[in-house]
Amino acid sequence: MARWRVCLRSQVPSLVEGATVKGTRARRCHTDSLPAIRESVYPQFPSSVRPFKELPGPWKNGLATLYNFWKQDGMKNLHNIMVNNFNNFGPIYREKIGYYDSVNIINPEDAAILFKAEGHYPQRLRVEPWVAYRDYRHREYGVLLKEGEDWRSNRVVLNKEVIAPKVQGNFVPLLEEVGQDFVARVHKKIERSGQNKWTIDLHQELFKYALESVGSVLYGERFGLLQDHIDPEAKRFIDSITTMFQTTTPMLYIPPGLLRRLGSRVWRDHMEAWDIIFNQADRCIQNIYRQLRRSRKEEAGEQDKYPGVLAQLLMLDKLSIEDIKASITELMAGGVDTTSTTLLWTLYELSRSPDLQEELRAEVLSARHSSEGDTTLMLKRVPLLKAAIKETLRLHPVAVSLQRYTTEDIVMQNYHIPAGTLVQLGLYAMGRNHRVFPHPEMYKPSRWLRSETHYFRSLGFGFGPRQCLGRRIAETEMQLFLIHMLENFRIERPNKVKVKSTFELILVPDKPIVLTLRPLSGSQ
Ligand code: HC9
Repeated sequence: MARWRVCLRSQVPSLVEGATVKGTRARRCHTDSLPAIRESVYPQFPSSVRPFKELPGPWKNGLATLYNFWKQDGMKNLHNIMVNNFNNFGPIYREKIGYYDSVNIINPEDAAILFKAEGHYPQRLRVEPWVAYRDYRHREYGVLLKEGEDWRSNRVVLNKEVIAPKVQGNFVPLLEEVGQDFVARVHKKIERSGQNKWTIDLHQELFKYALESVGSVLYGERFGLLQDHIDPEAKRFIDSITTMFQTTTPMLYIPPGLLRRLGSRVWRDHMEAWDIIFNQADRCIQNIYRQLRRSRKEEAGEQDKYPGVLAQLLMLDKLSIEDIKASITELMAGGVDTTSTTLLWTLYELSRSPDLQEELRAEVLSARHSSEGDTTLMLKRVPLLKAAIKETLRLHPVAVSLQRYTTEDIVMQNYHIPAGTLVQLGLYAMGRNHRVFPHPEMYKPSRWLRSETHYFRSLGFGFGPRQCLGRRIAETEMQLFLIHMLENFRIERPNKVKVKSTFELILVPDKPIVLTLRPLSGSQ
C-alpha cells in the first residue's frame, strides 16, 4: 500500500485548464489577464508592442490541442508539428498542449533575447516522469533536475571537473584507447567476413562505444564492452536507457502521478527502466568508492594517472555522496543514446558524400602528422571535423527544442512576453529553416567555417550555465571516434534509403541505418 502514497514533489499540474499548481510551478503560471496588468505597471515598452494575448497559435484550448496533437501522431512527430506551426503562424506562436503553455520561437535573434532573460538560475522544462521516479524511490536529484541554489552550487563544482576546457586533456588518453579498441573490433569483423568489408546497422555497436567511453571517463576503468563477449548486464543497461526515453514521451502530456495510480504499463516500464539504470550505476560507484578508500589508506591518494570524474569528485569532497551519485548516474544515462545517435547520423551523412569524406580524411591525416603523437594538440587542428559534428547536430539535433522560463519581461517579434513564461526555441525547426541557414537541406560542414554569422545558431548542446554538462565528454568522444574511423575505413552506403527523424523524447533515426565499412589499406 505504501507504494501508492503520493509524493509531494511529484505533483504535476492537472489537465484542467486554469488550474493552479503547487510548489515552484505556481509562480510561473500566469493567467491571460496578468500580462495586461503588467503592461500598465511596467510602461517600459513602447505602445506599438503588441500584447501577449494577441500572440497567434493554438493556446486557447489546451485539451483540444492535445487531441489534435494525438491525431497527428504527435508522440512521434513533435519536430514536424513544430515545423508546421512555424509555417502556419510565423516565427512566434503560443501553444497549449494539455497543461503545457508555451511560446515558441525560431529565430536566433529571439534565442539571444531569451537566453539573456534566463536569470541566475536558468530553468528548462521539467521532465515530470524523471522527477516522479526520484521522488517515488527517494533518490536525490542530479544537477539535471535540480533547481535554484542547490542546482547552482552543484553545477559550479561539476563544471570544473567535467566541462572546463582544461579537463579535455584528462579525457583524451582514456577515450583514445576506447577509439582504438573500436577500430580493432571493426577490422576483426571485416577480416572474419572474408569479403574485405562489413555491412551493418551500427547502432548497437555505437551504443557500446558510447557507454564504454562515458564509463571510462567517469570511473577511470573499462567495462570491456568492445570485446566479443558482452556482459548481459551491460546490454540490459543500454536497453533500459532506450526504454526510459521511449516511455517518457507519453508521460510528458499525461501526469505520471495519474498513470501511476491507474497502474498503467508505461509507468511501470518507466520505473523498471530507471531502476536498472540506477542499480547499475550504484554498483559502478560503490566499486570505485571502495577502491578509493582502500588506496587512500595505503598511499594517501598519490596517483599520477587520471582516476576518472567520480574519484576526482569524491576526493574533492565538496559535494555529498548522494549528490555525486545522482549526477554521475545522470551523466552515465545521458551519455549513451545521445552521442551514439549523433555519430550514426554523421556516418550516414559521410556515406552520402564521398568528397567531403576525403576532405575530412585529409584534414585528419595532416593533423595527425603535424601533432606528433600529441592527441590533445591534434584535436585543435581539425576544424572541419568539428564543424561536421555541428552540422550533424543542426540537421539532426538530439533535442527538438531548448526551453527557458523567462525571469523578466521581454519583447520578441514585437510581442510582449511577460516574466515567468515558458519559451521554447524550436531547435530542429531552426536548423532546417532557409532564412537561418541557406540551403538547409545540404550537409555542408564548411558553412560553420566561413565568416557568416553564427550568432546563436550552434545550439546543439544548449546554451550558457544550463547547457549540457556532458558536452566536453561528448565532443571529445565523438571527435576521436570520427578521427579513428576516417583514418581506417571508407564509409559507404549499400542502399539509398532516405532516413528521417522520429521523436522518442530525443530525436532518433526512423529506420535502421545500414552502412558498409571498407579498410582504407587493403593489407590490414
Ligand atoms: C523533449 O517537449 C521534448 O542527456 C520536450 C522538451 C524537452 C525537455 C528536456 C529535454 C528533452 C526535450 C530532450 C532530451 C533532453 C532533455 C533535457 C536533457 C535530455 C535534451 C527537448 C538529454 C538527452 C540528457 C538526458 C539525461 C538523462 C537521461 C539523465
